[in-house]
Amino acid sequence: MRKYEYRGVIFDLDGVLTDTAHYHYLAWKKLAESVGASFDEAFNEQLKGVDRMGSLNLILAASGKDFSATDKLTLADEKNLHYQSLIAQLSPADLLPGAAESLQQIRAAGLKTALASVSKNAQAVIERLGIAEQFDVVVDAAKIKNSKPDPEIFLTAAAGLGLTADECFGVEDSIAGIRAIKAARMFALGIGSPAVLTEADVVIAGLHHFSLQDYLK
Ligand code: B16
Ligand code: MG
Repeated sequence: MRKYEYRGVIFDLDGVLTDTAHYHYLAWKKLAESVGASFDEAFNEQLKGVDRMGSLNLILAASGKDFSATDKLTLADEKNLHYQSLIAQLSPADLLPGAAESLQQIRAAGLKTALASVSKNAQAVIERLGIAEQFDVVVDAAKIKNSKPDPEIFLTAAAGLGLTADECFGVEDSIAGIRAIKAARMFALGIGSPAVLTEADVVIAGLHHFSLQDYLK
């Protein structure tokens, strides 16, 4: 399918390995309603993969009201506390179908694995899911300056693995994340709907459809 043999796979977290994307949605929806901004699944697609303050700014812009910098920090904290309460009970049972098997398949084949999540909660989430040891490198909000769709997070992950962009492919469920992977000049495997992830190279419904052989030929 492509001319490179891959040596590393870089995974997004929310919506790919676990359904925390749904918890982000619930927490943002509650916040949006509290400030009088309309919020639905379509609007939420724009927030996926976007960092906390970036997401908040999009919601507040939709409310048509002005908020001070202090108000914004308070609102971001409120959303995060709500989100953290929703993920408090995460366990390995919350891995999406095929997630654990995909990681095992990739590592058994001798490829390296990295996590690329702009979430400040990413480390806590992978620990609760019991997969923290499955990554050679974890790149989260603390290690990057620019949120997806900037390629920085995927390029930082590849560099952390000691690989070039050509040697890696990225796995993402968000429009911003697919754009980040393509901006990093990597092959982009989308998780979700081809109608939404139009810029991905290939889209599968979930990791239960993942087979490494499809990407190594
Ligand atoms: P936090 P990902 C992203 O994680 C989510 O997709 C996005 O919806 C969320 O706003 C962002 O993390 C920040 O999360 O508020 O926990 O720092 O998709 O890059 O794994
Ligand atoms: Mg995601």
